[in-house]
Amino acid sequence: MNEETQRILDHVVLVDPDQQEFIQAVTSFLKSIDKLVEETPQITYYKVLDRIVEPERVIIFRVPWVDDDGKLQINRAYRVQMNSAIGPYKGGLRFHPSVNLSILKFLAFEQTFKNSLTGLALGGGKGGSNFDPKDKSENEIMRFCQSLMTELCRHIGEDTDVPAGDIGVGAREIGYLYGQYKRLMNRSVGILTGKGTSFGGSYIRPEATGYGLVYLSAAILEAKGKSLEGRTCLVSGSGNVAQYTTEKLLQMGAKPITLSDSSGVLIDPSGIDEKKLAFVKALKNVRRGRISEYVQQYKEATYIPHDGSGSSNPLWDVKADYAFPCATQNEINAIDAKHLVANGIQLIGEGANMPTTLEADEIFRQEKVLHAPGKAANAGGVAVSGLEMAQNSQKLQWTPEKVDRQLQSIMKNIYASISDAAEKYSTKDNFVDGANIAGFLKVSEAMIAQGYV
Ligand code: NDP
Ligand code: 2IT
Repeated sequence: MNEETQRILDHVVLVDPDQQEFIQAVTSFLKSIDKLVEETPQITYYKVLDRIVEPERVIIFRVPWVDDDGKLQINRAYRVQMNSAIGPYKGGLRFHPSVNLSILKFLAFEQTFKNSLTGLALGGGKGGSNFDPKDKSENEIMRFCQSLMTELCRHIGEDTDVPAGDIGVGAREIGYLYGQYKRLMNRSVGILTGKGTSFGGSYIRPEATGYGLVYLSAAILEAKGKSLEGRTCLVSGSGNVAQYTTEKLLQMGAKPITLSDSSGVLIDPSGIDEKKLAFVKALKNVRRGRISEYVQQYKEATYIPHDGSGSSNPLWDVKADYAFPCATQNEINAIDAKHLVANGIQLIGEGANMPTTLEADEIFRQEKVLHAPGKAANAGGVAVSGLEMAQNSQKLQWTPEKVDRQLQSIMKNIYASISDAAEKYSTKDNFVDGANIAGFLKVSEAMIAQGYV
């Protein structure tokens, strides 16, 4: 890194030394754009960078609620309003016990460039709470969502900040949050995306992240004369993104053979077909059970308990052609990356945000593994959120076919812009650099034009 870029990183570390995930995301980004900013001294990029690593606004608040036993409970919630240069803050809400300011700042930072890549007028934001939805009753989830929105409602708006789902926040939670907003504000507007289709939600939004990931990966492979047809794929996670990634992989003729959750890893060498996927959807979305139950139903599969501790994840040591991490950040470390490479992996398509450590990134770069980073590869979700906002302001609902066509076209455009930026400012096919650079160019242009705010 050059001196000025290093100065910016040093400052981030100095002011928030404990924010490891945020420091990681900033480091990866600065490494990618280092050469561009050095070679373009006529543009005052460093002044932009000083600002871009600082959220425009962070809101932290308490969420008091009452559990089913009548006991008073308390959680902490946040909204990081990172960057509004190109549009209203936009990004999901995460409910997970690990949620803290570092994680939400890294997510909001990534979101800023991801949203820029979609070509839509969307700024970057992220929020959530350290609330753990596991083992909570339906009523507890509802009361928690209502209490959280009681405070959040004054900070969001269809033209200021539009949250959506992320880990632990799906259609059910968005419904409860939306209902409470309406009661408090007496307004029926698109202040959240991922809503049910009976009250302003867009068709294909539930599918969009996973489908978009596969569309982008297919475009990368096609340019290399490869395809998904008949190829063995690793998918991690078993939530929204993992499910619809698996669904689209199957539609494209690929063979997904793994899934996971925070308790363990599932390997089904015979392939996870449509019927088995339907079982997983019912298990995870309706019964809210554990992925270990799959092996009771399908004896050909193996389950390996794995809670994220230990030096490596057995899922990434299964031989396959392509890998789609769709669970959480840093789920692929250097040891996992070495296992993947040793087993001949050809493509990493990131459904999750920042699923690879900096060391793993470096291994994939050295080994020339095609690596589609989250901010490009999982942008389909927020892209269809942007389309949901457009439909809400028009008071219209588009057909699933129309939304899917637009999603495909957005993912094609993302492929074109990240591969062009890689070729122009970094190395051909370095999509990590390409995504950071292409995302940054648009945001920085808007920030400079608006007076470096
Ligand atoms: P879900 O809550 O639907 O599913 C998350 C899955 O990942 C679950 O299988 C969960 O296991 C597992 N998981 C979560 N946290 C951990 C952890 N700390 N260790 C191990 N496993 C974990 O979330 P999504 O599918 O929506 O999100 C998955 C990833 O995709 C996240 O990185 C998210 O930021 C990203 N993403 C999501 C988008 C969306 O539209 N939803 C858009 C773009 C990116 P368990 O069931 O045990 O909790
Ligand atoms: O990480 C992400 O892009 C999301 N969780 C989706 C954000 C959104 O606003 O749809």
